[in-house]
Parts: sequence; C-alpha cells; structure tokens
Amino acid sequence: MTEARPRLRRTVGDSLEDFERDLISNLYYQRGTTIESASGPDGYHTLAVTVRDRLVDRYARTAAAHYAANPRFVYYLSAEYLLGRQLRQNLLYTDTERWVRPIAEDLGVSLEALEVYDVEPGLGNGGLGRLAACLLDSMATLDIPAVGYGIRYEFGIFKQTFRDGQQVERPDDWTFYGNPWEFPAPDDRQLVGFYGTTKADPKDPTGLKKHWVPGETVRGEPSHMLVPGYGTQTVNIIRLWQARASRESFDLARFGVGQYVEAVDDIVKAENISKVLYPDDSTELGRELRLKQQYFLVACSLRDIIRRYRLRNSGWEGFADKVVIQLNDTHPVVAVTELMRLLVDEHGVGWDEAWSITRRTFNYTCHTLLPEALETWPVRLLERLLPRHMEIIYAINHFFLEEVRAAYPGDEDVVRRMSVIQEGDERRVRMAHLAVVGSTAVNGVAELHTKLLAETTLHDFATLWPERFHNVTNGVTPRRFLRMANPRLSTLITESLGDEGWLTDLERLHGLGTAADDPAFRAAWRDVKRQNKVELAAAVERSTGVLIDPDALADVMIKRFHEYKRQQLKLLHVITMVNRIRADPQATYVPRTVLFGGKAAPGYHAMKLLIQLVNAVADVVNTDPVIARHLRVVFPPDYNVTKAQFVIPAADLSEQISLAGKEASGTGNMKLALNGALTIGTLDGANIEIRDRVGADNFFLFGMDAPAAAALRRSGYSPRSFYEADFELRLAVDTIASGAFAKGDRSVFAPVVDAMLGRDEYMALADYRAYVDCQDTVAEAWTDTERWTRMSVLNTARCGFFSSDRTVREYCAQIWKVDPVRVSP
Ligand code: CR6
Repeated sequence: MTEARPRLRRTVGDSLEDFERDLISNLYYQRGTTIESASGPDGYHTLAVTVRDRLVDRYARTAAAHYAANPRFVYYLSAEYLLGRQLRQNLLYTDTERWVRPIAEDLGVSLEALEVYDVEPGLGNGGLGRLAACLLDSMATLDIPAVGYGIRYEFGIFKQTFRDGQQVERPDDWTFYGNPWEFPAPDDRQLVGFYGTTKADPKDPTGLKKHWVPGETVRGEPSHMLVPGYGTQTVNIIRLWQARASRESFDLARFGVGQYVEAVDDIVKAENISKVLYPDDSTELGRELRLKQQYFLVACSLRDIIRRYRLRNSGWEGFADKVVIQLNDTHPVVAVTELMRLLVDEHGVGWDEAWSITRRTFNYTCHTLLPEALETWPVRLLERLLPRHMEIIYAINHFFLEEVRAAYPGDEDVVRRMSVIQEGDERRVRMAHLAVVGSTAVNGVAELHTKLLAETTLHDFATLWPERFHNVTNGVTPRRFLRMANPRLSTLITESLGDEGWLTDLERLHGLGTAADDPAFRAAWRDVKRQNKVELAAAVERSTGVLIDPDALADVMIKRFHEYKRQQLKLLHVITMVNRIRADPQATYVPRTVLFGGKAAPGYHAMKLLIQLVNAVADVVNTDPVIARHLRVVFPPDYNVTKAQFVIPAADLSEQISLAGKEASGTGNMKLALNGALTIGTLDGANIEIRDRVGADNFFLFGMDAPAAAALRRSGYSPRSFYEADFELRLAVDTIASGAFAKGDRSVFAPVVDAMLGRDEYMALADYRAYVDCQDTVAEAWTDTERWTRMSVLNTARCGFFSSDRTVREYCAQIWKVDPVRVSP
C-alpha cells in the first residue's frame, strides 16, 4: 500500500512577508520582469494578481462549501453591470492594504500611482447596472450562494469627451491592457443557435414539443470575476459571456482563393454579438443585434445553470427548489421561453410540468415606469431570429389568455390589454407581460414605483394576481460608497461608534444621531467634508481647468442626462442665479459650485444639446469676473463609478429633481445622502423614503407630487402660461433664446427653448418657481453652518436603511427564499 500523499493545494500566507514574497515572485514569474525594469502597468498587474490570489483561496473554499451544502442558488441575470474599480475593493476585502502601503513605499511607488491603471469595467449604462453590482456585493457579504450572469462586452459604455462643449463619444477599450481580475473558463463554453426552422415531433400527440434546427450557431465563452463578501469568507462569481465564432466559421476554402475578408465574414458576424454595450438608458431600442445579445446571454446562462444543477441533482422535480433566477428588467426575459424550450424540446418534460417549473424558477424586477422603456419586439423579428421561441410565446399566451377569459368572461378588452402580443400594424411581443406571466414574483424598486406599477403600467396583472407583486426598495453598498469612497468620514464614524460594525449593519449609523448635537463632532464632520472638497477641487481643476472654491456650497447633479431627470430645470436655476448677479452685482450671494456629471445616449439629440448648453453656460459663468466671484459651473467629462466615488463625498447638496412619477427609484440619491449631502428633491422614487427617514426638516422638498403632475397633464398643460406668469422664468428662458450662451447666435439653442415652451414634456416650467424658491431656502440654510452640519450628520445617521444588504435581505425573505451558507476560514 502506498501512503496517501498530502493533496496539493496552494494556500497564500497571511503576513506582510508572505505578501511581499508573492508580489516579487509574481512580478518575476507571472509578468516576466524585474523590479528594476517594471513599468507602471507591470506594477499594477502584479499587485492585482497578488491580491487576487488571496480571494482565490476563499473562492475555492466557497465552492467546496456550496458543493457540500447543495443549497438553493440565486442566479442574477442582467445585461448590465457597473462593477467599478476592483483594486481598492479587493485590498479592503482581503485586508491587505496595510501591507501594500509599506511595501510600495519601500519600492518607491504609491498605491495612487498604480491605481490609475485600474480600469473600471463599464459594462452598464447607469443605475440599473450599478444596482446589479451592489446586489452582488451584498449577496456575497450575506453569504448567499449566488452567481451573476452577464455579457462581456468588448467595448463598454463609451468614453465621453467634450469638443467645443459638445459630447463626443470614444470607444471604451477597457481590456486593452488585459484584465487581471478575470479568469477565462473555456471548458464551460456553450453553443447558441439563431434563425433556422422548427419541426414537429411526430411522437408527440400534444404538438407542443418541437425540434429546432438553427441556421447559425455561435459559441459563448465564459470568464468570471470574483465577487468577495465583506467581513466573511464567501467569494461568489460573476460569469460574463463573450461571443466567438464556432470553429467551422473560418472559411478555409475562401481564404485559399484569396477572399480574405469573406473568409472571416461569419467570424465577424458572430463576434459582433458581444462587441458593444448599447449605450441607451431607459429607452426601448428595436435592433436585431440587441435581441441577439439578449438571447445569447440567456441561452449561455441557462445551460450553465442547468450544468451546475446537475453537478449535485438529477430529475427536474427539484429544479425550482435549487434554482431561483432573478430577471433584471426585461432584457433577459426571453429566458422564460428558453427554459420552456430546454425542458420540453430537449429534455422531454411535459408542457404543464415544464411551465410549473419555469414559473417557480423566475422572478422579475421592473425598473421603470416610462412606457418607452418597456421593451417590445416585433413578432416578425422573433419569428426569424428565434422561430421556436416565438411558437412557445404563442403557446404560453394561449394558455394565459384562457385564464384571463375564465377570470373575466366576455371581457375582450382586458384580453387585448393583457395579451403578451400587442396587436396593430406591426404585431409585437410585450416582454414585461411575458415576464409577469412567467414569474412567481414581480417587484418594483421603491414604494412609489411599486404602487404606480400596480395602478398603471401593470394594473391588470396586479388585479389578477395581487400576490405576485412586491416592493423591494433599492439600496447601495456602504463598502464602496462610504468606506472606500469616503475614508475620512468612515474613520470619523468608526471613532464615534466605537467599531466598524456599521459596515455590515448600516442601521447602526443611528448612533451618530446624538453626536449631531456635539459641536466638536460637527466641527470634525465639517473638516472631513472640507478636505474632501479640497481634493475634489484639485481633481476638477485637472480635468476642466476651472478653479473651484472648497468653501462654496457644492451643489451636484450627477446622473444620466434624461429629460425626465430635468437637468434643464437645474440649468434654469443656474441661469436665474446669473441673471440675479448681473442685476445686482453688489448684493451678497451664497457662493456655489454647481457640478454636473453624466452622459447622454449618443442618439439622444435633445440631451446632447443640453450638455452643450451646460458647457456653454459654464464658460460664460466661469469667465465673467463678476459672476465667477459667486458662482462656478463645472462639468467634468466621462462620469462613471470611479468619478462618482470622488464627487459624492464632497457634495453638500444632492439634486434629485425628476418629475414626480418618473424616476423609478434612484440610487445616487441614497449614496449622496449617506455621505451627508442634503437633498433638494421632488416626491419621486426613493426620495420619498429618504425624506421619511431623514425627516422633513432635513430635506428640501419642492414641486408637484405624482398625482398633481398627472392632474396638470390631464387638464392640458401649457408651459407658456408659466413662462408668461413668472418674470424670472421668462428672463431665464429669454437669456437662452437671446444667444447669450452661443456668442449671440440665437439658432444654436433654439431647440432647447422650443422644447421648453412647446411641449415641456416633463413640466420643468411648472415646477420652476417652487424649485427656485426652495433653492433660496437652501442658500439661507447654508449660512447657518451649525444647523447645516447637524442636518448633514442626521442624513448619514438615518440612511442606514438604504444599504443594499437590507435590499438583499428583503429579496431573500420575500422572493428568493434562500438561506446563507457559511464558509469556514
Ligand atoms: N435608469 C431607473 O430609472 C433606478 C434604477 C435601478 C433605472 C432608476 O430610477 O434607480 O433603474 N431604470 O433600479 C432602468 O434602467 C430601466 C435606471 O437606472
């Protein structure tokens, strides 16, 4: 008998010496270079890999614990993720920053210098993608067995630059220098079909089982990134799929006869599927490639989920007990039909059983109220691209409408409204309807949003199936958006509360409530804010050339450019301030810096013009010596997660001024309030819940609420009447119209004026007076420094509810019904 050899498993040491040894070894053997000749990227990559190794260890143990426990898993399907930079996060989560600092110092480099190579993966547009990243962070932190699935776009969200004040989009080649955080897993690749034909199964009497022969196949190759939990051993993964041509695609015959371009035709076509993120936020986009992306994500992920299920389980009866799939908005909703197809056509499960499994597996989160954001796909496109799925949709709809007819005999109107198929000149598939029909739970992302969904957008469904509807108010991870973004404030909080427990139990911030009354604490709080503003000022000067005063009120509006979010209203306020200063230069004004950040979708011309106007106003303001004494306007380009982490800790005032009833939730509002910014906002989305918690005295409320806005619209809204009735408003609009921001050229911004006076779709003019008056209250409040600081502290103290840990706990309890699995050290 041979003696058992100890199993080889490399474990990383946990001392400074171990870390340093690994670092040097990785530089030498992994990167193939020496300390003497290492470049900046060499240093960054080596550090990243050395930190990553500490997580690999935990990941291996997590996988083993999950295998042993065979738990119910959450699979989060999302077309978008905005993960943010990884280095700082992973230093924090492995507690290795304390070693890296002295080692780096020894070597004569700074962490900050290496961090510039830490490129954030911009695989999302805005709030929805960042929410997905926050939820993954919290799931890992709460030891929830989970996998995130997404697309590894070769080009993420475009880089925004300004030329003559206009937005110019540049490609985001985020993997150019390689991505040290991901692991390719080619063994888990999947084949995905498109187009082709379907054939009946002669042995199937029901006619519901078919055979699909795709006309084109593409390979999906996965890689994964590690998603560590904070203060725990769990490391989950996010698996991202990249499209590759299947092996047969290279046309050797054509290549042989010199048709080089044609020879790679199919390769190009296939690889285009994951080429680029659609840079569109909240609008439906009817493009074949986008639908292909969606199906590609779904087909790869479902097969991977089934592969994982079968590692420990067999049969289908137990599938929904082990698998819960969360659909992040409508983008992955074709999964409902794909799971039906896999079960019925490929695994021979009967239709009814397959439907019961499918419905128990899926849940759907809706993130909008805007009708233009609810995806619909032309039936003809689906018939061509996914012929079998279209048949399955018809069958699902057939059985569903039988149920509707049984519930409402004789009411064909309700049948037409609820049908998954929208009739008309061009018949379309309503993806949100398909999602609700195919799910156990449907949720909105803030209380008002859920209420309005049930009353309007999904009213018929909420009436038929009230038990399916839930609210789960969004949240944000306090690790990234407080601890990492705002280390100074975090230190102060920890000193005040005694320990760092608040990082995983954010309601403990309530303990700061009493400190708000302590003048010494308030002074320390102000000092932190000021230091953050000094740092921001330096960064803003570097990126825009404009000097800002760290003692001025930092008034920030950071979010995607969208009419409903009403950057135009903020601009009217800025112009009003300009006009007041011009009219009375000697008066005293509260000094302000207005900071804008955000991108507009490349095809969204109205918002691109508004960006140009913001930059033009900024130019006029910052170069006029009289105005610039009181006011500065800055717009650092390319707002992203990294920049958010710089701006948020320095903000005094958070602009959340969407037309009530339009912003589903917002999450920037939470991040800003958590960092002690006061909100000026409407009763919209999660603003309402923020105000409820921080207290009406600590929140600047203005404007119409959702019923008032709806009533005004019904009564025939006329922006012109508001324009005519308000002198300052008229002056502000006329200032734009006069060409004052276009060197006298009246035509440049005429469309902005026309939009305001013509339709003013989001009723900015109706809220203008309330908004400007409220801003005067803000300025007044700012002059009482002690009171302002107290309000600021109370905002932080009372925002513990908005931790994404709480959000995930609610998903677990109400929707997912999953239990944590602890991973032992
Ligand atoms: N644009 C909502 O508009 C919400 C996020 C996350 C949005 C926003 O209010 O906070 O989702 N919706 O739930 C969509 O993207 C469809 C967003 O980010």
